[in-house]
Amino acid sequence: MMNYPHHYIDGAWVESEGGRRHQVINPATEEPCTEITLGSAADVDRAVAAARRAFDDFSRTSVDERAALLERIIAVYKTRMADIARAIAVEMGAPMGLASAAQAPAGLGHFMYTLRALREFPFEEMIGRTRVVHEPIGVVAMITPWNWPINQIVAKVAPALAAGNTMVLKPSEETPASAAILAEVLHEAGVPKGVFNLVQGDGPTVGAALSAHRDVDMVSFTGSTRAGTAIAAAAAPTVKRVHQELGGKAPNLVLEGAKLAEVLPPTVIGVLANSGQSCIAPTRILVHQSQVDEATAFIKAMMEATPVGDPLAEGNHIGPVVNRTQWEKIQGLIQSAIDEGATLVTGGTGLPEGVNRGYYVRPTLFRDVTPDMRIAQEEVFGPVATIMSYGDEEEGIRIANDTVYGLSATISGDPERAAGVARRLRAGLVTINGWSPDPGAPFGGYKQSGNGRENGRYGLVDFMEVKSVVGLPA
Ligand code: TXE
Repeated sequence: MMNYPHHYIDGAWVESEGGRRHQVINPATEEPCTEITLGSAADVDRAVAAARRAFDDFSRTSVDERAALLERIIAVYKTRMADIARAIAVEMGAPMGLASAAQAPAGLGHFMYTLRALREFPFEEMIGRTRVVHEPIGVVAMITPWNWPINQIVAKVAPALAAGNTMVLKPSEETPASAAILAEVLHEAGVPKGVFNLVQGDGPTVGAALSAHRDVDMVSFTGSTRAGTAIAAAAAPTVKRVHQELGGKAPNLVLEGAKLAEVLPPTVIGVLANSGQSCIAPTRILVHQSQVDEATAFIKAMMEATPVGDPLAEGNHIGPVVNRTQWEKIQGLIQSAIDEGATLVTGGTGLPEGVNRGYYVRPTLFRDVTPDMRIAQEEVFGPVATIMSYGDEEEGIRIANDTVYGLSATISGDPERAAGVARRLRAGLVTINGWSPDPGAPFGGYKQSGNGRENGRYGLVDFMEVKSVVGLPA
């Protein structure tokens, strides 16, 4: 049992004023794995006040001082990678292989790319007779989800620190332990007190209090579109900056004539990895009508060769999904596709064969899916793919763009042909023959997938204000 009964405020682990306890359930065993305290609005006030006090000094540190701080953080983070990976595997069910090769290193990557961006960033420039200066925004609230928990936290913490902001993090109540370990890392690396604060808790209490807080200058959120719009509405009266990384429904547009055996494996992995719980999972597979049978057989074989299994065991399996609510949501969407007339190729509702506990989902493939079906429009967040057919490239592009989301899109096939198609897809990330972003390049959504960008230089820019100073001596 992991036990984190405190918040981290003003450089110290402190008691919660709310005092409510919360147990996280291990999704593989359905037993409690972590106990935390759930914060209150009073805890948020304390954390925001600490961040506000720290801002004066921290906002005036030099780039060199903040670069040195990031270097120390990177060194300490490396010593805790294994602990972070294990916490993620236990709390949200990512297999240890994925947690230690991708989830935990993603946090390290954000610190490293941000450090590089910080060293290269032109904080001042002249435009005409005006000196344009980039400055930190102030107190940043961060509200983060459970699917790539440390990746999503560090994508905010690293640029916020690099820019000279102070911050209050509320991680998902499903994955609090990796966030607490990060707080230990930042403490050990010597982040000045009050600069980074952690308040554990739920969305409607702690998340909502941060969003509405008068003394918070920016809220940076990753999670569902539902929570993201609630946060933006709560933030509106104080006109704070709102940064949102929301859901997705990524298409995988397979170009006509593509060599399926070559192009499908790397992208179907994107459907199955992390049990489909990635906002960029390329689950809407659009195939030319002449290749639907071949693509179906190929993806079916890949899915049937993917077992589910214990996240802590070695091997090439996928883990459970994060919790019972998500398991039930996924079951409902699989059933909706069956009810609306899609053809179930493999998988389906219920637990995988031989499994009698844990929130495991059967890798599931549908064909004969049409764009109006719920399964083609709503984010499933499970190991579920749909095949839709198109007649010509125009139709393929139209279906690819036909959702409210615009986070990411995959194109499978000849890269030269893909280049023209990439320009026409309404998404913040287009990946050719793959599905994952480059950690130094901008990441964020078009349409209802969000506002703002994370990663590298673009991430840094989003955590800064811009000031024009006119009339300085030349
Ligand atoms: O996330 P929530 P849920 C999508 C995915 C998934 C669905 C539901 O489709 O199936 O969301 O996931 C906090 N004010 N994504 O419900 O609720 C909450 O405490 C302030 C996409 O588990 O969005 C947590 O810290 N905060 C996604 C965070 O929001 C609130 C990642 C995320 O939880 C709040 C996760 C409120 N009113 C889910 N309500 C992505 N973009 O990668 C909740 N929270």
